[in-house]
Order: sequence, then C-alpha cells, then structure tokens
Amino acid sequence: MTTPVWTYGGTLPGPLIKAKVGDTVIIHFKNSLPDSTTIHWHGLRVPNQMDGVPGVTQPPVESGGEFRYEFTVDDAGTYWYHPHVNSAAQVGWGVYGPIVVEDPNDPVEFGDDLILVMSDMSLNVGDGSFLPENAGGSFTDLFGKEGTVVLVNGKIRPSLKVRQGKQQRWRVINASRSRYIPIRLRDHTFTILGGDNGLAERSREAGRVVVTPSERADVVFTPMHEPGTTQTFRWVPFNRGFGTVYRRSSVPLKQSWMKLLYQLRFLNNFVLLKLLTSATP
Ligand SMILES: [Cu+2]
Repeated sequence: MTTPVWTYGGTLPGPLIKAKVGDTVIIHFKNSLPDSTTIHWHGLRVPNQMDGVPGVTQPPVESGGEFRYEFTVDDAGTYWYHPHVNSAAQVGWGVYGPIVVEDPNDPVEFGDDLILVMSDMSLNVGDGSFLPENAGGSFTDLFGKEGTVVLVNGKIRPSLKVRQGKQQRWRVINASRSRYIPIRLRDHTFTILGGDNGLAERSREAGRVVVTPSERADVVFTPMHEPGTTQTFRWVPFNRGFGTVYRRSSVPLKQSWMKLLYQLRFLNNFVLLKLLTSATP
C-alpha cells in the first residue's frame, strides 16, 4: 500500500543539513505544498527573522512562494527543522528533517555515527491512508496524537547492522507530535553526550533515555552481543502523566475480537528497529 506524504525535497525525513560550527547555512526554500508554511529551525539560535514563526517573525510562505533562510550556526549539536504553520498536522504528514552541527573537537574516530529520526504517522492500518485530522476526537485534542505507525528515518521496522565491540553514536531526534520515545537496549547502557542544549559539559551514563517530542539525544554505546544476535528494539508505552493513548484506538471498534486484532497489528507497528550484531571486520 502507498501513502502519499508531504516532504522536504522528496525524502522522508527531509535531507540532512550538515554544517560545522561557524558555518553560514543558506536554504533556498520553495513551497510546493498545497498550503502555506514556514520552516522553523528547532533548537538553533538564529536571527529572529529566520525563526519561521508566521505572522510574528515572517509572513507565511504561500503555496508557490519562496523564502531565503540564512543563518550562522554557533553551537555544535543535533537539531531538526519543521513547519510552523498548522505544525502538528504538517509535521504529521511528513515535513521534518535533521540538522547536525559538527563539533571541531569531536574525536576523528567516534565509531558509527548515525542519525535516527523517530516519528509516527496516523495511518489507517488497513489501506495506508491518513486518518482524518480530527481522528481520536477531543481526547487527542487535549493530550496529543500518537500515530498508529512508528517510523525510524521514514521506515517501518528497518534493520540496523552493528558490529560487536564497535562504538555507535546515535543522534536521536523525536519528530513525532506527542509520542515519548524511551530508548533502552537489553544488556547495554548509554553514555549521554548531550541533547536539547547541544553537547553537555560532561557525559553521563543511563540505562534508559526518554526522548520527548521535539527533543534530541546524543548518545554512544558499544554493542556487546555475540555476532549473529538479533535484538528487536521496540517502542514501549510511556505514561505521559495521564496514561497513554496506547489502546485508545482512533477508529471506533465495536466488537472485541476486532479490537484484539487491531491491537495485535498495532504491536507489530511498534517495532522501531531490528538490531543485528555482526563480528567486527
Ligand atoms: Cu520545533
């Protein structure tokens, strides 16, 4: 099944913007979407006119319109970009992308450096179409929408090959609208290098890292499992303070067997990654 999505530059997520501290970033933006939009550079310190807030820092870029974003990046870290017009809906349709500002002090050999853009989409699991914007009713209006399908770099259940004993650096971006993403790997701990404020002054160890919507986590770990081991890295429900919308289906289901079937499908949709450990060459 096919889901037509909104994108930056034709890919989901949008293209990686990679810069070094002190670089000037120039983006020639053309809006080919059917709706007006802007780009907000989430977490980056940019001049006010470049912040992408419609009606406040710039007029919205109308469908067919253009805008030139230009700013200098001063802080190393992991950031992302997304619209600021009808944000939750537009981000939910696929317009989001990563920005990495490299630190000149980073060690040259940091292991495998990966960007993992986590997201979710509110899709009808039957035919892949988007659920209506008001699906979920007032409950999700109040508490936020958790999509029916989780995505890592725009993919459902991608496989990731890691090498035993070879350090992994993960730049995790939570681009979903409401979903909290707790990250935990059996038998492993993470060293947290930084997050929303760029790189932290000193690192710390954690068994679990919770990445809330819009947040980033910059972590490293060394895969320790035997070569040939496969580990399913699954999203688990997280209590956001009032419970979770997990099990609160956004489509009305009358019969309980239908509900069960729906939930089983749902569980399968919550696999984020499959980690395959291989031997270090
Ligand atoms: Cu933002």
